[in-house]
Amino acid sequence: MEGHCVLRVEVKDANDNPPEVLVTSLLNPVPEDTPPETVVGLFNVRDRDSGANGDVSLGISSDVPFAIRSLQNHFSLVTLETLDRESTSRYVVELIAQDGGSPALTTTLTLLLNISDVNDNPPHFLQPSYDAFLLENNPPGSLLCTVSASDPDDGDNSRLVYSIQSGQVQGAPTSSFVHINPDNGNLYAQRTFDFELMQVLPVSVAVRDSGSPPLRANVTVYIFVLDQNDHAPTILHPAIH
Ligand SMILES: [Ca+2]
Ligand SMILES: [Ca+2]
Ligand SMILES: [Ca+2]
Ligand SMILES: [Ca+2]
Repeated sequence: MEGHCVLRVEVKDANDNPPEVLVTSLLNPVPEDTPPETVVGLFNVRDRDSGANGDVSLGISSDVPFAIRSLQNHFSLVTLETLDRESTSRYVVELIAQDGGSPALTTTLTLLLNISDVNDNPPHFLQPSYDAFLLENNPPGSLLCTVSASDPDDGDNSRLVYSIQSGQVQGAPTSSFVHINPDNGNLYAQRTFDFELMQVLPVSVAVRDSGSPPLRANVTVYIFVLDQNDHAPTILHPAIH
């Protein structure tokens, strides 16, 4: 006599597969002027287990200005707040995928996100104004003073160019009295000064960075001409009788 029996073997899933995180797209570097809630990355997750063992959630390290937004198995990385490259130029972002098994398995994906520069700082002069003192009868080309500005941006956004603002002094262009080295801010006399004609010459100096568009600042340099004893006294002789 033959008989049949049906043997039903139920293979119960064990949580033997950790979740996987797939990077679909990533904006890197992230410009520092990116508004909050901008999507900078897209991720998919998968887990070959079934049921809760294959249910994946994606979390993020808490000390970064980014957050994870989810839609089923699709996740996006968004900016949470305004970024500033001048304070933090790079973030280490950890994405932690965790399944629903017991115990749960996790996979960590580490992203190095760089923040790229935007020209969001104008240059600023290190002093509110500058004084230069020059003995009259100077040879042309004498160094008067050095003005200096700084700019916390990066690259061209902080590359500075100095210039003399156009203007007139005693009917002549300011540039005929002084000139400036555009790279280092050294200010030079263009001519010989005469105390009897001019005691103080205010010069407006500009600086701009090389960003697009450039940002600017101005400062006034006061050039004080110092008297030299270059006129012999005139002796008025008493009349001779
Ligand atoms: Ca799993
Ligand atoms: Ca900034
Ligand atoms: Ca700048
Ligand atoms: Ca900047």
